Amino acid sequence: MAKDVVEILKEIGKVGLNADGSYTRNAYSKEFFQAVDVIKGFMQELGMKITTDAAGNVLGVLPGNKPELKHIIMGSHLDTVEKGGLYDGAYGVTGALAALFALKEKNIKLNHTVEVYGFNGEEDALGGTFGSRAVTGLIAADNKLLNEGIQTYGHTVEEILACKRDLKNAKCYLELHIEQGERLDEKKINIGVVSGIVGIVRYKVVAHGTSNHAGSTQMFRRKDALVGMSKLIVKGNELCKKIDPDMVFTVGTITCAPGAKNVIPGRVECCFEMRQLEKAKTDALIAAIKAAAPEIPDCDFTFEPEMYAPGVLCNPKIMETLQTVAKTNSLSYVVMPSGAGHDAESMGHHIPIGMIFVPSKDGFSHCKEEWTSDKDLQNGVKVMSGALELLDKEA
Ligand code: HGY
Ligand code: MN
Ligand code: MN
Repeated sequence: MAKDVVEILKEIGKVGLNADGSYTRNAYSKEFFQAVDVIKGFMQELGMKITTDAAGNVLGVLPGNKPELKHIIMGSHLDTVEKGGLYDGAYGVTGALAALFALKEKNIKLNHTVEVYGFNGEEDALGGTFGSRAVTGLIAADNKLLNEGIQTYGHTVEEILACKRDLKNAKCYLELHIEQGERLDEKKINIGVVSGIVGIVRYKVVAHGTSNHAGSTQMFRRKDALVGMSKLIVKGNELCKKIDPDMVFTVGTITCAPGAKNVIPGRVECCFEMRQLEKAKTDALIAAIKAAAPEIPDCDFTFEPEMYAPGVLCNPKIMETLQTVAKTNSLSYVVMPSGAGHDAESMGHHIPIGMIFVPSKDGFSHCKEEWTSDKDLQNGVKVMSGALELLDKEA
């Protein structure tokens, strides 16, 4: 009996589960490596050759009949955001393995060697998509976040840079993922065939004001950094909508110093994040925000680029294959971009990629409400295994 994706996910669901039903598996955490062990068990059952690397990734390789052919790579991430959901990332890894179990059940042995990655650090740690960027050589030796942060995880920069692999033997990369938005669920569409993954730009923005006594400093004398930062955030929100309705702008982190209830904040630090397929749009937004900053009287601002993950387009031929398989399985589908970042973006800078989305109930993700029906999970695996069979007919 083939291992169903729901069954494999249940095993992952025992790892990193919080009392409120959310999941926390931070990069390099105990829970993360427990999830790696669960995945290794299923990879063993498939007869895969299993390796791990200093970036925390796990890789299973299933040799094909024709070892001279390029490899088909699948995967996603096993880490989660703090108090995230069961499906983000884990569905892509478990779904890839379930697709291989389904082929095994039908006694189908592919000609192409197939690889499955369980990546580490796709969420925010070390700049995001950390494990897949390490494998694809997209982390520069002088990367600030890497140099400042990797020692915390007991590794060296050299060890991470050594995770880079040769992709000359790779045919393509496919990733199964929940949509993390409401479009498929709202329109009752079974499958999203992803056209591209947005670029992600992050800036460290600091508001510099003057700390002072909250009681004795008159309002007109204040240089309140939190008031100033608040005005800049609202301005950024308005500018984003004005420049492009498909662009998104988020300020998800804020630190306020000195952080006392009776002291006017003198320094406030935030991460300004913007996403769009076209870099020109995010460039226009940060330029407009910087131009607006001097008009805010409360404080001065500094802007420091923190991260840039360029957007990538999915391979049109693979997209066609995915649409063909959806049709053969009488599954409705729509071609759509991904507003979320994915490990496929790292791979997409080097080899052809394809992504399959399945619906997220009410669009929730990165929270305990994240949920996808068993049927939708299984539909995605059906498309993935069908695509493997079609791609296997190619060189
Ligand atoms: O932030 C993202 O888009 C991804 O979920 N890490
Ligand atoms: Mn995520
Ligand atoms: Mn994800």
